[in-house]
Amino acid sequence: MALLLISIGLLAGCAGEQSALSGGGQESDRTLLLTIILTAGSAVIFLLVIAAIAAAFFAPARVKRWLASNNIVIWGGIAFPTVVLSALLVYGFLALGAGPANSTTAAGDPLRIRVDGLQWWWRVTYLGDDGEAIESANELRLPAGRTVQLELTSSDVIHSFWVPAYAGKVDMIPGRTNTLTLVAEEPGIVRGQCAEYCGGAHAFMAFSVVTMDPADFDAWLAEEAGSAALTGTQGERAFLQAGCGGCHTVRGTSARGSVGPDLTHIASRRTIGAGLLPTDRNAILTWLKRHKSLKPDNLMPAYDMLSAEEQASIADWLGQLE
Ligand code: HEC
Ligand SMILES: [Cu+2]
Repeated sequence: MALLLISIGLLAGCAGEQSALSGGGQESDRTLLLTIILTAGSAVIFLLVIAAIAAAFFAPARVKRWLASNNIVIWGGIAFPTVVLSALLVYGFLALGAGPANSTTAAGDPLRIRVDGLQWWWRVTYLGDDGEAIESANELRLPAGRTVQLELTSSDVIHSFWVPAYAGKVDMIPGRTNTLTLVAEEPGIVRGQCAEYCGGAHAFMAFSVVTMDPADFDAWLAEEAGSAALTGTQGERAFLQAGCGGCHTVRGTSARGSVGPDLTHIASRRTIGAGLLPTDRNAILTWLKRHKSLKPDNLMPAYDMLSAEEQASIADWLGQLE
């Protein structure tokens, strides 16, 4: 009964938005199949070995003699493992080496997206065919069914890009670009997380992956390329006066910093603080007031010197930048 209860708890972890076992990509499907084959195969072999050991103790003499024969050693101990392990090796290489580029469902040129890991957030840049670069942060949007080529880099220390539902981990290494090619099959929302310890706030370095219908994606990207939805407000003035623009860009204003996330369309992203809080005006206000305690070690300075009105007007403004 206790075992049953424990396994229910464990199995519940197999589903959900951050699981390699309920994947939605060709990469993760292959990894899952490989995992199932390895687990089931090793379970069968384990049971056979246990049965042989039990037979060696308890079976009638005739069976024991058969077990002790050379045939068992040659076929069971040498031939079987050699064939099975070689086959698994070849299958493993093929399964993990084959990129979705060879697949039949993925159509068209790959979409290129650069993802840069920073302590402790993600800079996401969509690279258009005609050289334009559309910047966002802490959220990756993908067109369903299209091959996506992610160019993974780091601006400081080693991070690791991991969206279990779609693909395996890939390290993000300063001075290098690692490529991850994947296809997200269906629209949906999953979660990614940095999978390589990268300092203080590593555990708070997550992001959303939103897979969209391709037409919706194109419309979204066109929107994302544009400037801030609202300018000339009191909140914008307070933002600029407080020096936020030294680190943050809001396109359409004079804020041009690149130390922190681009905030041009912050209100249309699912979370702020790299997965910390679901985005809305109040969460932005909470971030302004308490980000040092909510996400210890994060590299944005505290803004205690702002008055409550200044904080509120900044949050009002940013909260409308869809
Ligand atoms: C010295 C650089 C710096 C300054 C100045 C700065 N920030 Fe930040 N800001 C950051 C960094 C770095 C992050 C990312 C923190 C993290 O998630 O680890 C951040 C994150 C944010 C976020 C969350 C964004 C997201 O998408 O997750 C908001 C909102 C924000 N800053 C608003 C402001 C406002 C408003 C000001 C001015 C009052 C300001 N920042 C000033 C560096 C700065
Ligand atoms: Cu990390």
